[in-house]
Amino acid sequence: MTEKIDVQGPDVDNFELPEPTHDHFRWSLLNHLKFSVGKDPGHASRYDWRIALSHAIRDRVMSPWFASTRRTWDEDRKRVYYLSMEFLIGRLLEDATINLGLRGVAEEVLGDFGIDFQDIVQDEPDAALGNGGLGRLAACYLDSMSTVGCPGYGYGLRYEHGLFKQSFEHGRQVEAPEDWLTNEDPWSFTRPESAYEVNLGGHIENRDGQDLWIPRNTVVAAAHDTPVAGYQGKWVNTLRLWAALPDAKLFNLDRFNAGDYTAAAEPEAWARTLSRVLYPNDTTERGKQLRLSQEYFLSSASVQDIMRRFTDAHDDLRRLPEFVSIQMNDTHPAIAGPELIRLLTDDHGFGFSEAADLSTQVLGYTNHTLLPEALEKWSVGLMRKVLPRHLQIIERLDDRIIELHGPRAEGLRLIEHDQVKMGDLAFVMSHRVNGVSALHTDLVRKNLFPKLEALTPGRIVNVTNGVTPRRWLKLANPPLSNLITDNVGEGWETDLDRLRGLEDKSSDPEFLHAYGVTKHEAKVRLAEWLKDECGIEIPTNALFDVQVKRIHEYKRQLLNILWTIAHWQRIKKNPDAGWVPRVKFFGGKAAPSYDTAKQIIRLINDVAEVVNNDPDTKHLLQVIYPPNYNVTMAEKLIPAADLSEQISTAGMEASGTGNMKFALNGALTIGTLDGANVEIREHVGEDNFFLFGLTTDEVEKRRGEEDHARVDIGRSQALQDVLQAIAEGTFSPDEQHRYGDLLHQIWNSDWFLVASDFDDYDRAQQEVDATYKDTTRWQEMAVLNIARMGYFSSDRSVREYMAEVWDIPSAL
Ligand code: 26Q
Repeated sequence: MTEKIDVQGPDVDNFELPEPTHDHFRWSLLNHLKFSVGKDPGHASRYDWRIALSHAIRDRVMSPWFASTRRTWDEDRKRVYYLSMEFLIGRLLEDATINLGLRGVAEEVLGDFGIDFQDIVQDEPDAALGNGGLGRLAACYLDSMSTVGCPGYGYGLRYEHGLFKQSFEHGRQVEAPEDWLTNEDPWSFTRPESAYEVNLGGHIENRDGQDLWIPRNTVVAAAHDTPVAGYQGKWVNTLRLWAALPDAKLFNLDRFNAGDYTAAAEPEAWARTLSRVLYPNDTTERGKQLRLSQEYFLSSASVQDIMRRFTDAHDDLRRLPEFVSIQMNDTHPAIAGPELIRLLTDDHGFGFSEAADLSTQVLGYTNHTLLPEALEKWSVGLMRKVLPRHLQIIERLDDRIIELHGPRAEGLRLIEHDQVKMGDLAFVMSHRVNGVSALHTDLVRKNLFPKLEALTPGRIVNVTNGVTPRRWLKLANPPLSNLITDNVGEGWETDLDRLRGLEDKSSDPEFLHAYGVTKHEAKVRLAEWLKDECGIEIPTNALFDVQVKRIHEYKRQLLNILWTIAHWQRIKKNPDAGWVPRVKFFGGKAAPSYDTAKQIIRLINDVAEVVNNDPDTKHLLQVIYPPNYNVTMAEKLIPAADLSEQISTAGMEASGTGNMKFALNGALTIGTLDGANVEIREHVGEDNFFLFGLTTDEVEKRRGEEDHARVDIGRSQALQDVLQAIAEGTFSPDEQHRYGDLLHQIWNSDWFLVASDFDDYDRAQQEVDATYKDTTRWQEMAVLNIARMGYFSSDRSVREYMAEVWDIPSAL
């Protein structure tokens, strides 16, 4: 049924669309509205137009997509496979339109019908197939791989429900299921011919000295492909998402015929759970069987597909490393290593050692966290139950470490206390392991894998994260993008170092004024959007101070809101001291089971309620927390920001990527020496960055000091006043002790050193205010930030992976 049919005819490969002129694009749009959507223009809804437009744009991807795929085959090129449990891509229509250079014609043609292009693209739901930084990074890297011509595939899961929708009820986070797939996804192509069986459970039988896996369950992985066009459509890669389907055998016809319809369908429903929902944790949740099954489902389907593509063109699997590079986005797909060994040994007759060697040459592992508790571990019992053959392979790998390295490897075990350590597994199975910022990579070497680093020096490398300037500047901030193009010319979109050309302009009053106009436009756009979408009204003449990211103790939204209270108290005491009006924005979700993070959300909302309604201060201070922060909201908030809050406890944020998006849009950073902040500060210059807080070493030292929190609180009158106000119920008048637990934590443990850093943060915030009053100085600093952010393009990151990790040339 899904076999290829051989066709003849002179022109089958040359069926092309005419040029996308105004007339043709109009024809194409109406054609799709009528024949793909089934509507006539007089009755079409916004949704109908959006689907028609998506098809008209998508049509334009097909030729370069086929051409890229065909060239990769014809030239027998190496490919990179990026395995990730998350791809946080957001909306695709506007991005694709821009990358294909069709924004102008699309706007005009829609304009002819009296339709606003922005109104249509804003109808698209976000594809929220990720939690945060790691998922968004995967999406930026896909964009960059296509833009720089790195042949490759993203492999992920086609979750029916992405990250939950967040709302607030009386200030508390409430989660509801997300359903981006309720309506059709016009970007994906179902590929019935690319379906694989994935086995789970069962046991091992030894037949003639050969271990044989007799699985208990089988699910089918069905491929859905989305083309990912690089800038100007010169190269197009594929994002392949796997949906879990029941094996036809699972449907129990006997039961059905006996009238037990529910029971007959149960195994089917079970199979589908594998791609039902994204786990909403940004740190590890231990011991969830479904999560392990999901990780294996992704890994197995992808590795099978990779092997199939290789064997279609080659017969000697020993050449795999010449043509295949597999990148593991954190440990989540780390079971791909044992899976590759399993296929090479059990299905292709390789010896264990050779299979392990080959696999290691193919695999790379990116680490995104230092928190030891966040490194995945699976109990041996669960592993045996779900993946008995893989457990055997991991045990063999464990012994092999000693075989390879002898007594030097003493004490190095993949399995410890009946737990499989996935970080160590990913490490030993990879020829390169990388951290995501210079500081983080240093700490990965010193703190996370010191023994493995000593055994295999040089395996750990750094690749500092980056962000795509197409989405995070050109799409998100058209006024600033136009100003940049007017001043440095075209081409910065793919050669971000050209922003350097703005350095000279940072002292040109006319340019600074023009820059100020773009920032104000972005604020007005944000204000309109917030009013339409959330019913929130904000002033546009204030300093916009933004912290958006997952809610986590180490990211210290608590420090931010505590300072906000201190600021409010000071304004109240001395209303006429010439305060700079500020709007403090918060955005982000807490993992549903993370109680402390949820308390922090509630506190922010409670503070907002009091502060925003205080007649003495409301013209000078507003606290805004729009619910359901996602990629689309980021695209509105970031361009409007003056100040970017990057205030994690030093040594805890692996990199951060929001920090890059803000600086690229001219926001100044208030931040600690953590993650990529360190490098951002080096690039933009220390005079153009508001630094505060303990360093990584000082953090470690302070944590060891007795009663450090009490000592630090004792030193800070401002902080004492803040904590007292909370304790008195100022922000929870109906329940005085609502924040008792939170206060107790600050006083008695304060692992994240909110108290230690409070006064220095306060000092830096006052510097922010003083600097902001000098508009010219502020704008000069902002422009220097933009001019010096070229390094943080994800094109640079991807090129480093190509050279240092994947050993692959560009096809362009
Ligand atoms: C693990 C097991 C079970 C369920 C969920 C998870 C899980 C899911 C997502 C664990 C971690 C994550 C996400 C981690 C993450 O986003 N890390 C961030 O990665 C960014 C890109 O490198 C960095 O910039 C951030 O510093 C880092 O926090």
